[in-house]
Amino acid sequence: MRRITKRPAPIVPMVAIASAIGLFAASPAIAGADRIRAEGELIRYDTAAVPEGARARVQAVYTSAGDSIVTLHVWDLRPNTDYGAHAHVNPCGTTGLDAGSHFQNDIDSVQPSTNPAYANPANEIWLDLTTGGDGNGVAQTKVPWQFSPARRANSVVIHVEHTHTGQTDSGVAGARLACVTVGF
Ligand SMILES: [Cu+2]
Repeated sequence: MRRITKRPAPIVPMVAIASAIGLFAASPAIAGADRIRAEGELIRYDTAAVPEGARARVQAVYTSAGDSIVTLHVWDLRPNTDYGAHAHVNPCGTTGLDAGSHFQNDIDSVQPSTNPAYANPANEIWLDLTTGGDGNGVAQTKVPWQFSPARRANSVVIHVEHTHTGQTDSGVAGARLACVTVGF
């Protein structure tokens, strides 16, 4: 993956040169932003399943090739636990439902969408993870599309289980435990 970064990074000269060339050749799909980052304490909807103080960081890189690379870091969740996670269309609210449905690049006319033709990790942002013994975890996904200013995801929701991929329940990951608002 190639990143256009405004901050100096400890990269070897060849990569720096390639990056600089790419900077001039690139035509970003989203004007003015080739990456975003959001970090903070999770909004908790299940205070038993999500310890107080648990937090998350979401970073997205939008490449000149038209891909989106999204990374989720979590800290201080329950140790050695499976969680599902996805980008949802609305910002976090006072209940888990406020985040709305999963963001889909190609929108299923049937909602909530459980059809694997639409509810899949190439058409949605899936960030399932399993925490380590310290309650920390990381997930990354890459999809071959980008958000548009008119249609963006606005949150990442943490669910109680890993995301299903069956014929009738794709994209389902159980209860919404926590949320972080992200201006994708
Ligand atoms: Cu979700």
